[in-house]
Amino acid sequence: MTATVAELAAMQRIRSFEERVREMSLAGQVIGSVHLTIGQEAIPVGACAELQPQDAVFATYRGHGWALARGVPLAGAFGELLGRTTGVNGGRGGSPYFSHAASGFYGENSIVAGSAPIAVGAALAARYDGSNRVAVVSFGDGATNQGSMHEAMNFAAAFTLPVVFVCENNQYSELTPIADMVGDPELWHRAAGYGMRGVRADGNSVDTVRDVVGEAVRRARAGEGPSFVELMTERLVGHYIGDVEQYRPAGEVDSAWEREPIGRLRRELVAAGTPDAECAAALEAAALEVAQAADEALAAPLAPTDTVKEHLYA
Ligand SMILES: Cc1ncc(C[n+]2csc(CCOP(=O)(O)OP(=O)(O)O)c2C)c(N)n1
Ligand SMILES: [Mg+2]
Repeated sequence: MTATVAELAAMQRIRSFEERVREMSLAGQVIGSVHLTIGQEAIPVGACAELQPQDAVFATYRGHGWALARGVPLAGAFGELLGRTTGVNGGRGGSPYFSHAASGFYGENSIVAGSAPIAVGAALAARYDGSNRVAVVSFGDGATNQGSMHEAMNFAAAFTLPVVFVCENNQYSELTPIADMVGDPELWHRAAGYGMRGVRADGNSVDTVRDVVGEAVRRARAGEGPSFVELMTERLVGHYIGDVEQYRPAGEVDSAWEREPIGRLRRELVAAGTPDAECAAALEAAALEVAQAADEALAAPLAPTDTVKEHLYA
């Protein structure tokens, strides 16, 4: 194992951010729907570990973790959710539409599978602009059944483009188990049909995610084309805030908490010789950093409504 206390802290920043966002949403401070990534933090942290500044990351509405892992400032992320002028998009995007090009984070997207063709476009552009950019796109298991996903994967394979398709398989598409929606629930098998490398791995191990996505990124950058990486994980909270989760079998969420990535990495680090006090201090520091960023965002002014038509094309 090569995972570090810094990776533990990076996951905790996302967890603490999401917990605070849930509180803000329940308190009515966030306009619009919010989809939390609690339980899936190892995926963005591991996947972003080996990226370079010129690389382009795309995510879904469940994308706060990707934004933070890519380096989007915490206070700017909170500000965006809260509709503040200090938000990374001036408070205009909100929870499902963060973007921050300066961090190489080209955006969330609330259209299921909507980011995939855009990521393929960023990879195609890399062929012409000499940037040596790799595009990484996150999407869910349910998104794999969208037509645009098929078109994006086919195009990327046909043109040997530098794209890494990261499927976060949390085993549910909204309220429906993926196994009820497909003939073959091993989604990575589909890669072969596109002539693309496919792999399935443990998405709750930051070590594993870093290795498998890192390998796909290296291959993409070396001109070996796209990969489809299916990462198995579990969502520890509802699909949306307020989801009562009656569709989940009794005990499923409780047992998933025993496998969640932060506690797991802490146990692994301690077993490998890191003092537990060092882990505890890193977790505490991450939570404090998040709390301070939230306070900073809450003190900023709301975006003025009379500027709502700015930045529109027509
Ligand atoms: C094109 C489109 N169809 C339907 C929806 C409604 N919708 C929002 S989230 C979601 C489920 C997607 O599941 P999955 O891809 O597994 O991602 P997860 O939410 O589990 O992260 C659906 C169907 C949408 N936003 N966009
Ligand atoms: Mg899903």
